[in-house]
Parts: sequence; C-alpha cells; structure tokens
Amino acid sequence: MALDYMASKAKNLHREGESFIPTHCSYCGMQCGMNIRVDDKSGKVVGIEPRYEWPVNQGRLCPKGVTAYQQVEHPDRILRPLIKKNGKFVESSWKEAYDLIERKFKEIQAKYGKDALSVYGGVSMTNEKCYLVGKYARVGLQTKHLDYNGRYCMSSAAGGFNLSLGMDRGSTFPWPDLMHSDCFFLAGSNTAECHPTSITWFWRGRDKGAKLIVADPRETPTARIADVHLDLRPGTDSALANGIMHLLIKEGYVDYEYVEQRVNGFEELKQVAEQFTPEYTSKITGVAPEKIIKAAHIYGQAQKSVVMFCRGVEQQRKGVDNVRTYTNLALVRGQIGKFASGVATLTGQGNGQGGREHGQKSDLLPGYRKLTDPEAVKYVSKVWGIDPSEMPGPGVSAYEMLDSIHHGTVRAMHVVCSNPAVSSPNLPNVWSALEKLEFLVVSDFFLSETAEFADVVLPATTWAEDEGTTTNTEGRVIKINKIREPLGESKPDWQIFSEIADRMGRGQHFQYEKSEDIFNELRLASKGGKADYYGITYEKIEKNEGVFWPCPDLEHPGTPYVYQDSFPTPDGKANLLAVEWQEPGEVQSKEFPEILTTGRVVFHYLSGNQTRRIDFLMEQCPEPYAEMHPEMASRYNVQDGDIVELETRRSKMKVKARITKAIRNDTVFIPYHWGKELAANQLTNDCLDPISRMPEFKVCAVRLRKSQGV
Ligand SMILES: Nc1nc2c(c(=O)[nH]1)N[C@H]1C(S)=C(S)[C@@H](COP(=O)(O)OP(=O)(O)OC[C@H]3O[C@@H](n4cnc5c(=O)[nH]c(N)nc54)[C@H](O)[C@@H]3O)O[C@H]1N2
Ligand SMILES: Nc1nc2c(c(=O)[nH]1)N[C@H]1C(S)=C(S)[C@@H](COP(=O)(O)OP(=O)(O)OC[C@H]3O[C@@H](n4cnc5c(=O)[nH]c(N)nc54)[C@H](O)[C@@H]3O)O[C@H]1N2
Ligand code: SF4
Ligand SMILES: [Mo]
Repeated sequence: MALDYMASKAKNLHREGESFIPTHCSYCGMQCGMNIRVDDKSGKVVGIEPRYEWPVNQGRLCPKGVTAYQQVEHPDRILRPLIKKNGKFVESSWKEAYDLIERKFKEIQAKYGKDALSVYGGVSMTNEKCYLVGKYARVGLQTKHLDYNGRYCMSSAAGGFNLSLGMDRGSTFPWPDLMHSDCFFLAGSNTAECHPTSITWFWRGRDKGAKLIVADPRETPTARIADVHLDLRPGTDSALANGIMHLLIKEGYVDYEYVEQRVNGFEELKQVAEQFTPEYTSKITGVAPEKIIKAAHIYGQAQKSVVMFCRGVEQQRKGVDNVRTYTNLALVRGQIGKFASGVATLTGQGNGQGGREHGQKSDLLPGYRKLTDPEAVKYVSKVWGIDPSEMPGPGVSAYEMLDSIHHGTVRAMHVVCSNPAVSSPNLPNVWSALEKLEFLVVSDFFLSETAEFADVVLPATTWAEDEGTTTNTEGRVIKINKIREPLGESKPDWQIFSEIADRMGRGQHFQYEKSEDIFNELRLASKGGKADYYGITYEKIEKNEGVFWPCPDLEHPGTPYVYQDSFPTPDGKANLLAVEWQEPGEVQSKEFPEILTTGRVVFHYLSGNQTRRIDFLMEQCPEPYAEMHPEMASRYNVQDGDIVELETRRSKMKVKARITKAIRNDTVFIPYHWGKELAANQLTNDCLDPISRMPEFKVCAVRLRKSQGV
C-alpha cells in the first residue's frame, strides 16, 4: 500500500521529453536514492527527483541532495587536462599530459626508488575506482605509498570495531530498523545536519515512545530534540562512556547471559568503571551528574537500543578508545546482532564504507585482507597476476605521507578525489609540503585548492558520467548508474589509472572495458576476505534494493544483520575495552585558554570544493564563522558579527563571531568547508591516534581576541 502510493507519486513527477534515471546522491554515506532528470534531446542533466521507493530515504533528500545534479553541467567543470607552464595552467591534450606524467614518474623513480611516488585517494569514488586505485599504486606504479582521505574520516571507527567486534562494518543493522528501536544514543554526531534523512527514522521511533540521548559539546539541531543532552567538554568521551558503564553495572542493567556467552573482558572493565562515579565523571567531562544518571537509566532500560557515533568521537587522539568504550555499552546490554538494536558509526563520505574495504588504505588489500598476512598477499597477487615478491609492503597514513614529503621520502604524488590542502590538519605544514613536491598530479572535476599546487590536473568525470557501485552506511552495496556521457574530454578515474599504468609498462594488468569488469575482479579479490563481495553482481543489486556484505556466493542473500551468532574474532567473542581516560593531545593553558573544535554545516560538504560552487548553498552559508557562547564573547568583549582572530600553536585566522547559547562556554566551533585564509585547518592539531593514525580535528587549544582590522 505505502509502496503503491510512493510509486504513483514517483510516476507523477515524470515529464514529457525527459528520462528519469535512478541512482544515488553523490554526497554522504546515506546514499539516498534519487532520480536524475535528463533532457532526451540534448542528453543533458536538468534536475533531480527523490526516489520514493528507496528504503533508506523513502523520498526524502537534504539541501545538498536536491542540488547535487547542478555539479554535472557546471561551467566550472575541468574539461581538458591542464599543465602548469610558467606558473599558469594551460589546456593540453591527454597525450601531452600523459607524456609529461610518464617522463616525470619514471625519472623520479629512477633517481629515488619506486616508493618516491605516492597516491592519495578518496572515497567519493565508487568501489570499482577505490579498488583500482590500490592496484594502480601497488601494481601500476609499484609503490608502497598509498593512503586516502578516509584516514581523516572513519579510521578510528574501523580500528575500534576491528578490535572490539573483529570486523569493520559500520552498522550492525539495516536503517529502517531504527523506527522500531526504543532508544538512540548519538555521540559526536550532528545527524540533523550531516545525515539529515536519518532524522526521520528517529522521529518515527519517537512517535512510538523511543528516547534520544545526544553527547555533543554543542546544542546542535540534533541535540535540541534530545531527551538528554550530555554537553561534554571536547575530548572526554571515553570518560563519559565509562561513567555510563559504571551506572549500568551498579544499577543492574548488564545482560549477564550475553556477556557470559559472547564477550571477553568484563571483569577488567568492571574494575576500571568502578571509579567513574557520576561525580568523578562530571569532573572530567563537565556534564552534570544528574544528566549522566538520566542517560544511563534511559539507555539501561531500553529493550532495543542503538549506540551511534560519528566524527565527534572519532577525530581525537583517543578516537579508537572512544569508539570502543561506546561499543562497550551496547555489548554489556547484549544489543549487538539483533533486530532494531546494536551499534553503528554513521558513514561520512558517499562510499566511506566500501572505499575502505578494498585496499585503498596503506595496510590493506581487497576484502579487508591485511598486507602483513603472507597468505593474503599470495591470494591477491594471484588475482592480480603478479609474483607475491612484487607486492609492496604497508605504507604510512595519509597525514604521515604528506609530512614525509618534508623528509624527502615522497617526491611525487597523485591526488585523486581529495582536497588535502583544505582537509588536512596543521595546514601550514601541508602547504609547504605540497610546494616541495617535485611533481604533483591531481585528478578532479573542479579545480581544488590542492589542484592549484599541481603540475598536471586531469579532468575526472562526476558520479553521473559512469556506472559502478557504492556501499552505504548500512553495509548495503548499491548501484550508481551512468546518467550521461562524460563532459568535454573528462574520463572516469579507472580509465585514467589504467592509462597511466600502461605508460609505466604495466598495461597488461589493467585491461578493462567497463566498470563491471573491475567489479568482477574485485569480487574475486575479496572472495574469502571479511568484506566478501563474491556473491554480489550488478544484476543482483538491481533486483534486490542492494545487497548487504558479506555475501560469499551467488546463492547467498547477503547479510543485513552481522554478529547474530558469533563475532569474527579468533574465539568468536567480542572484546570489551577497559581503559582509563586520557587528556587530548593539547589541553588549555594560560597562553591558549579556550578549546577549538571543528565540523560541518548542513549546506556544505567537506572541503567545499563541490558545494561552494552551488549558488543556493552559498546563499545559505557563504563563509565560515566562529560559534561562541555569550559568556565567552563577553570575556573578550566581542559582539555578534565582530571579526575575531583565533590563534593556536600552528597559525592564526580571522572569522566573524556568531554568538549562540548552543555551545559550551569554553569551546569555539568553526565549520571547515573553506580553503586558504578561511581554512579552519590552519589552526588544528596534527596529533594522531596511535592506532588509527587519525588526526585530532575535534580538539585543540586556542586563544582569541577581537580583531581591529578585517
Ligand atoms: N552537511 C554535511 N553533511 C555531511 C558532511 C558535510 O561535510 N556536510 N560530511 C560527511 C562526512 S565525510 C562525515 S565524516 C560526516 C560527519 O558527520 P558528523 O560527525 O555528525 O559532523 P561533525 O560536524 O564533524 O561533528 C559532529 C559533532 O561532533 C561534535 N563534537 C566536537 N567535539 C566533540 C567531542 O569531543 N565529543 C563529542 N561527543 N562530540 C564532539 C561537534 O560539536 C559536532 O556537532 O558527515 C557527512 N555528512
Ligand atoms: N578541521 C577538520 N578537518 C576535517 C574534518 C573535520 O571534521 N574537521 N573532517 C575530515 C573528514 S571526515 C573528511 S571525509 C575529509 C574530507 O576531505 P577531502 O577528501 O579533502 O574533501 P572533499 O571535498 O570530499 O574532496 C574531494 C575532492 O575530490 C573531488 N571529487 C569528488 N568526486 C570525485 C571523483 O569521483 N573522482 C575524482 N577524481 N574527484 C572527485 C571533489 O571535487 C573534491 O575536490 O576532511 C577531513 N578534514
Ligand atoms: S542525506 Fe546525504 S545522501 Fe541524502 S541527500 Fe543529503 S547529502 Fe545526499
Ligand atoms: Mo568524513
């Protein structure tokens, strides 16, 4: 009935002379279903309509989603390769660009060794491209230096889930389950702005009485609708989670049967949690004891609860610990592996999930196989047709790769689908590194701040000009459809990788005619790994509203719920983490007395290179600002709209003050979607989590003053 209604609604949207091609949004990990409207005569993209039948968004789209199509025919598109000559970009042919790349790559490798080349990838690409970028670096360029922007995004969740649950799948349940849950515990997630179409699932749940707990230093639009808002001091998440654990244990909310059968480490955890009384926890976190008690009661009493977190808890020096201490809560309540309950990290980028499974990370091979495992190397080498001795070993993480330019380890870089000159921490250090590179190639469809540093810019296609698959926040593998032919002379990334590999004399390993050929190779390469895609085909995805991995064979229906019977750890049990809280990498001092945190607004996406070009989004939010509490503003004699100068140990910048009670009075928040002098990342700390190597974007010490000039 509901579906009939939705189908008829979708039908009514169809216009004469236009085709409607189903696909998914180019932006966040919700991967909302949408139809792209194409003018039949010109073949041009003219608009967008939601897909009412798609289970995850059911017709809803956010402001970025409804304008996503405007990227495709945008006048700023790069249509031909660009070569920098005398400091200016000049259009060139593909042949000229490839000639130069081949010559420089070969020269640099001959002079400094194979590993002097590096590849920096991104997960707005399809699974096919994310898989191939790994093979391109390791087989095409024969370098170990490969990493990607997901290192800044979800690596702490990945690290935490691997250690606690034995595998890194972002969600343990499908999203529509949420409306049947009794309690949502959201930590460090501004869902209403960053995964807006998720909010309706919470509302549906709340219509039936479900409760919402939000842990965030700001009273975000998400926190505003919460039953309890835990307004913690940035960087204190594991203490907060331990404080709630203390109460779950003390007040009899532990599911001892589940713990006994399925979980290791309860006694150690109990010992650590003992000291985290509400008062002690409050002292560290700044959250009132009553709120901690209320949250513990709500969460403890819920029969079907979900703990969900996002970058607020992950982008910290102790991001992995944070993820694990929040996961502890779901484990002791016996919630994981069941309907409408469990644990999830909200996937950031469109293909943040799939893009980290198939060997784009410096230490991983397809299917989550490890580069340090000789059997894994043997298996993947066979699929790739190389000798295992030719497989480069593990490289270093994204930020470390950029930093290593200063040490002469990395001499040239190919950046694909990322804009690290905006998105990296401690930008002054990154900018000088990019300047030092002997040769930089950037593949993008819009000229980014990173591309401005490049010697050669290659025009890639947008998501609408090629087909492929992505894996959404649920772990559901879905199909992205080709909407139109590539604009100008732009080419899909997989074709660019294959052509450069061919120039490097490795063309025999890159014989593909279409994305599906690559997907079929990925299926084989992932076969038997934890993220097993072998049983997934394009046809199966289209027939079934996507397929959840793992899916080991063609008859297998896919796995919407993971960990139902056991965890993929050596003993089949999950591992609790007992850990003391530690201060963030940088704490407030007399010199730098306030806390700086950074994040997002609903109207912009990541480095902003895509959304800063969309008029509607720019009208809504043209520039960054510093959000601060009236009490902080009065400490510095700042009025709303004044220009303030913020300074950290790295650098300083000027932005407008936005005064609001919706933030702690010791914390300043700046959205990071702008570059150059407007980049929040000039200020952030490049301190890394020891396990995930993720930078601490969410906490550093800052001082501010009212600025006299602009
Ligand atoms: N509109 C929009 N949507 C997006 C994106 C975008 O750029 N714009 N990007 C996508 C991507 S790639 C990602 S990764 C996700 C990110 O989605 P989110 O993680 O939800 O977004 P952020 O704004 O980075 O951070 C979330 C919240 O963490 C809070 N926070 C800061 N410090 C702490 C802390 O120490 N502890 C806790 N508990 N919270 C803290 C911030 O106040 C903020 O409200 O969004 C995806 N969706
Ligand atoms: N201070 C601070 N910094 C942060 C964060 C934070 O919260 N605070 N969050 C971090 C997070 S979670 C993330 S995900 C990163 C993101 O950081 P980036 O990866 O640098 O951000 P994007 O804007 O997604 O950059 C993608 C680029 O690739 C292009 N592009 C998009 N799709 C394709 C494609 O298919 N092919 C090619 N070749 N190009 C494509 C876009 O035009 C854009 O220029 O930023 C991180 N940095
Ligand atoms: S919620 Fe995410 S996937 Fe959905 S329309 Fe918005 S940006 Fe696109
Ligand atoms: Mo992200």
